Order: sequence, then C-alpha cells, then structure tokens
Amino acid sequence: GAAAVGGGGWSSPPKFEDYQAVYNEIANRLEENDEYDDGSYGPVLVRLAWHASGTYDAATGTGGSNGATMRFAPESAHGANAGLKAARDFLEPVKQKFPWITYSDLWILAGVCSIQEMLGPKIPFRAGRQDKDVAACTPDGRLPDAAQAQDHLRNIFYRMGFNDQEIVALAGAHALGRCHSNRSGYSGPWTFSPTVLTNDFYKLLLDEKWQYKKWDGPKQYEDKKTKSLMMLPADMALVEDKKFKKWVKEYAADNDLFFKDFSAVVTKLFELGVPFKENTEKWVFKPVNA
Ligand code: ZEM
Repeated sequence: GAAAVGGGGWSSPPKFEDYQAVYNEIANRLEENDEYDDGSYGPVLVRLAWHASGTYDAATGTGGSNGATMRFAPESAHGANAGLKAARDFLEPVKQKFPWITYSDLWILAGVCSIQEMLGPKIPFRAGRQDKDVAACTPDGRLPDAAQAQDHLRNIFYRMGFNDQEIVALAGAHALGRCHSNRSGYSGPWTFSPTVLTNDFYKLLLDEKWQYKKWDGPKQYEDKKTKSLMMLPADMALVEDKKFKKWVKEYAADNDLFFKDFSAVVTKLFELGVPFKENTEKWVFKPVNA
C-alpha cells in the first residue's frame, strides 16, 4: 500500500485499497462521534465538500475542489463557510493517519463517505486533486445566498455549468443536516431524519404548508403543522419557479430517480475544475455501517 513512504516519494502510488482504508477510517469516526449535533458529522462533512467544490467558475476555470483553499483565510472566513471548521477539524486526525492523501481529495472523499454512510446512493470517486496555496483562494460571493431566489440560483449554478434539473437534484441534499443560528443565522432542520438521505426534502416542500417564522432572525419559513422544520427563501424558490417545480415533483414522487440523479450531479459537482490524469479510474467504495 501507500503507507510505506520514505524520502518524500511513493513506494508505490496509492491504490483503491488505500483510499478504501481512508473511507473506512472516516466511516468509523462518524460512528464514534455520534454526540455531535443530530448525532452525526455527516451533514457538515457533505457541506464542506460542497463548499470546496461550489466556488467553481467555468469561464475562468478557477475554484472547485482542486486546491482545498478553504484551509486559508480569507476563504475560511467567508460568511458562507461559517461553521465548517468543525468539519475540517474532524478530518485532521484522518489526514495525520494517512499523510499521503491531499486535503482536497480527503474533503471530497469525506463527502462521498458521508452520503453513502447516511444511506444515500453510491457516489463514484476519482483521486488526483492537488492542494494549492493561499494565492488560489477564490473571492467571496461564489456560493449561493439563502436569502435570494430563482434568478440568483440560476446565476450561481449556471456559472458552475449546471442546468435547472441539476440545481433541483443538488438541493435535495437539504434532506440532511440543519441550519445553525451561530453559523448562517438560520435555524432548524429541513426534515425529520436529518442524518438519513431521502427525498423527504421535496415531499415536505410540496406537502406541508409553509409560513414565515416569527422571530428576530433572518426571513425563513416553518411548517404550519409542527413548526419544527424549516425552509430557506432559496428553497422556496424551487416551488415558486415552474421549471424548478417540475423537478421537485419528479423527485418527490420517485426516490430511485432522485438517488440516480443525485449521484450523477454530486459526482459532477465534486469533480468541477479537477484536472484528472488521463484514464483515472472511477472507484465505488464499499459502505461500512450503511
Ligand atoms: Zn446548503 N445550506 N445550500 N447545500 N447545506 C446549509 C446547510 C447545508 C444553501 C444554504 O444557504 C445553506 C446546497 C445548496 C445550498 C448542505 C448541502 C448542500 C445552510 C445552513 C445554509 C444557509 C448552514 C448552517 O447554519 O450550518 C443554499 C442557498 C443552497 C442553494 C441551493 C448543496 C448543493 C448541497 C450539497 C450537495 C448540507 C448537508 C447542510 C447541512 C450542514 C449541517 O451542518 O448540518
């Protein structure tokens, strides 16, 4: 394996089994650290992988998961990245144990692992991201603003090279995790099972009655029935816009379709701007606790 490294070179280049060992380590740490938040670091690790990738600008080829530039201020200090230190710190012992893996591959592998371990679809992975230095940090403002609606979502995601269907498929990740008032200012989970990936985000968006939450915080929605779930203005835009809503209905009605499209679009997201070597293999890791 890749562990026996001396003199700054590889004894042999890391292989599938080496990355599976890293995957297993992350999966086991997820299982061990079940006191965090709703019982899992999974959602915040998915958010780390997404924010590493979602800075991509197709026109200039800048940003994206190649580089792991969120290790550095100013990018770590961008408002959108508030709270992601928890995810980076969670992965630091993994990096210490497997020093041959780059941070940029590690963060994406952690996103892949978390989605699979939270009972989501298989996410194929290719290795080869290289870490960059602080000069490669992207400017603030490349990630979506939750207070805005469809025009903004299209501006942000078209810039990365996504279409309307892909935008809606990606947003299904909000089945996972929650908003934290000390991070984004928003509060609460989107679904009743925030550590299991399902198409519930779409179902709830369509089936529940959503009203403004009366509070001092930013404008957000709560479900009328239990007042325990939330939607962001940007989430509500997916049912206010006809073209988006068509896909919300499709995914609400068919979890298999959602899983198929989610796997494809997340794979695309996680690879934006990565200059893989020719013939880089696509690996599918074996789940550990899923
Ligand atoms: Zn999110 N997201 N996101 N997202 N996101 C939050 C949390 C999580 C938007 C957004 O403003 C926010 C995608 C797309 C978009 C996850 C995954 C993905 C939070 C709450 C906000 C405000 C942060 C906090 O307070 O901790 C907006 C406007 C989006 C545009 C559509 C995409 C794409 C994602 C992955 C594919 C996840 C998993 C979380 C939960 C994090 C956690 O800590 O629980």
